[in-house]
Amino acid sequence: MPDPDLSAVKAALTAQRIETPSWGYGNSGTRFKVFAQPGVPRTPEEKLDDAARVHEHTGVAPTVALHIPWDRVEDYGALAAYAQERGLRLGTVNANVFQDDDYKLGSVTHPDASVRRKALSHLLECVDIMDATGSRDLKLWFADGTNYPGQDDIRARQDRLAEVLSEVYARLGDGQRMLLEYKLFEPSFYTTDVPDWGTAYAHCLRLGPKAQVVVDTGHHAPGTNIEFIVALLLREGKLGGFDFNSRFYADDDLMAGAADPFQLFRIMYEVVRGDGLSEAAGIAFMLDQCHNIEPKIPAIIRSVMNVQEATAKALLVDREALAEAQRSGDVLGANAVLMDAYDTDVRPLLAQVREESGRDPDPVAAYRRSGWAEKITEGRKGGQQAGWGA
Ligand code: PSV
Ligand code: MN
Ligand code: MN
Repeated sequence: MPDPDLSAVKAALTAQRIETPSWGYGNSGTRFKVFAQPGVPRTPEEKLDDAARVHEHTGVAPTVALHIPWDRVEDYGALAAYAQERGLRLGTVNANVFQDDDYKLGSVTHPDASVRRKALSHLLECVDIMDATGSRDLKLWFADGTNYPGQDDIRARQDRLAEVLSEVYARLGDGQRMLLEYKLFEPSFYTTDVPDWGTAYAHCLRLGPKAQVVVDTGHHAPGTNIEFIVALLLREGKLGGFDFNSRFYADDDLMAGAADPFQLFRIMYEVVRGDGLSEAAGIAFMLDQCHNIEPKIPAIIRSVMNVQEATAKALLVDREALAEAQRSGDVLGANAVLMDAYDTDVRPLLAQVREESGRDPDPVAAYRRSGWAEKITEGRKGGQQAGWGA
């Protein structure tokens, strides 16, 4: 493998930004049991305190995604100031129209207009919050769907969805965006109203340039070629962001890159190939994960590092050699170029990048040495559940 331009690779890795989710710091579990952990945040402010540790040790995680109402506070401007004092910014605002009894038959697609209005008013409130926090993105995931054939009219539900989305879209200010997330199934089992990238794309296309698709890596059927979806959305200018996590079976929300680091590399290669790392592309690289049994802060640090490693490998692909092999129909040669990059141990490179920006080369070890885990275990009693099942 020829020597790549390491200074460009290092510059891209230094500039990379990965957003962490407020709910990743709280207690969460399965529907069987939530195993509470000591030292878990009790307030949105304490979640920010923990996120500041992740940023301190990695240097690439300066923004934190909020989830409303889990992170409801009186004064969002004050919360933004609190974040700023800790070297952070408030990031994407995640709406929640799935935890209210009224939403049993859906939220924005509910057959009853009064329920749809209630959901709409929550989404509009989320845009008000974005105004106060200075957040760019509103992330929309809808649990809406049906469990039985005939339960509701599939097409009418699309009409209702389109209507609510267009009202929210009209409310977005300059520089604000709406990221529409899709998910194959769950909690609905027969139909889901936004089940795939095509549905999300069709709605976003009609809405306009401020509406973009978000790819949650855990929301696909096994075997789905996610990097193809990424390449296509990027090419169409409709990739708004990622929710990175890993899955083995369903929407497992495990650490990014834990189940299939090769898939994460293939995704990041398409991002690099489509110039998606550039600031102009505006792609939000977010984590969407929960930590049921593992300690949360080190797990989030690990996830950030896994995304960094996949990115480093993607940046190391010898694009010229690859293009040449592709042009000449050298199937094995082309595959070998990609695998050479994937098989490179990039940990020393990332350690160097961290050291050059004045950080410890090993973020997990630095966190362990920092004493933060002991401090929060001692100082915080009765930590908050992340939200699910609360
Ligand atoms: C539910 O599936 C979910 O995991 C979605 O991926 C959202 O992004 C997240 O919850 C937060 O609402
Ligand atoms: Mn998600
Ligand atoms: Mn999910």
